[in-house]
Amino acid sequence: MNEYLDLSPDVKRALESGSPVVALESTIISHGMPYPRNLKTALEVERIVRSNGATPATIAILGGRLKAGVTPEEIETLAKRGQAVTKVSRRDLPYVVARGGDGATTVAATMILAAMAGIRLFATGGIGGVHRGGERSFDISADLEELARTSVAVVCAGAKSILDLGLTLEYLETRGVPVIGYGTDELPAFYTRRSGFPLKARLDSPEEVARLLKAKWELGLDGGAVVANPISIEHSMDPEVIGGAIDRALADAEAKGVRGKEITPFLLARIEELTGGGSLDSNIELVYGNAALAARIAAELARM
Ligand code: PSU
Ligand code: MN
Repeated sequence: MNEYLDLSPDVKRALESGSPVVALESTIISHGMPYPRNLKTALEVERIVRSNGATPATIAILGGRLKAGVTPEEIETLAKRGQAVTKVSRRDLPYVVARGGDGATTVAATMILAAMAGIRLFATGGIGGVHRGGERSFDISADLEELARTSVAVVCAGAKSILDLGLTLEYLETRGVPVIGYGTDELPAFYTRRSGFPLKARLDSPEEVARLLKAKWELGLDGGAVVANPISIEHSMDPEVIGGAIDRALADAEAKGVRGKEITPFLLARIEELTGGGSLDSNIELVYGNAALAARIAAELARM
């Protein structure tokens, strides 16, 4: 076990006994949603993972220690401090650790810590990707490279169309990352169930997904996979409404010159404002759905 990593007693017990564990990220808490709904959501996600037969491991960096499994009080601190906590991706990890700081882990950093701990499944809302205009700005989320190299499956609701979904799929194809449509033939677009981008792999049960993951890793094909689980019909948004808000938020980011790691949190907050909170309600519901599915896949994988 890595000497920088602490497992919570729950997570340690589950991993030692081969029980299913699901990793959860912390950037979504501190940078992805406002307080206090971020706190309520993070605690509820843990409850949903448990009720679907797995142990939740919320991942973060506290006082320079890598944590797989944090206490409700620690979640509360991350939720309250919000964007004052450093957003940590692969690049930022050694800096925060060496200085004994606190960090909220992105999809990429959460995958790294999950893999260190021996956790194979991870649930979140959406992954980062190639930003619109990425062919010129080179703004490509480190999440994609991490998916290429680290063997953790990420259950998400696809990616937001703040990104260029076509380029994101091309990138994942080049880097050999399977993108599985869960019960769909299309990449879901986070707030909506459809993006118009067809996928080459569709699976319809947790067991089938677990079988794919087992095959991939037993073949020696290191790296992750994206399990793209569409938002429920009930909670999905009107494509016109959300599309308009996204275009407006992108224009505002451009006008303000927002760049680098600040862009994604800026867009999320702006879209929430522009939709009168509607995007946040959808965001929370889809995370719940992903947590349940990840727990069920983890349970199948543990059984195999
Ligand atoms: N997409 C969302 N919500 C989020 C994020 C992405 O819908 O909270 C967060 C995740 O932590 C993701 C990160 O890993 O943003 C990507 O940031 P960047 O584009 O700077 O790599
Ligand atoms: Mn970026």
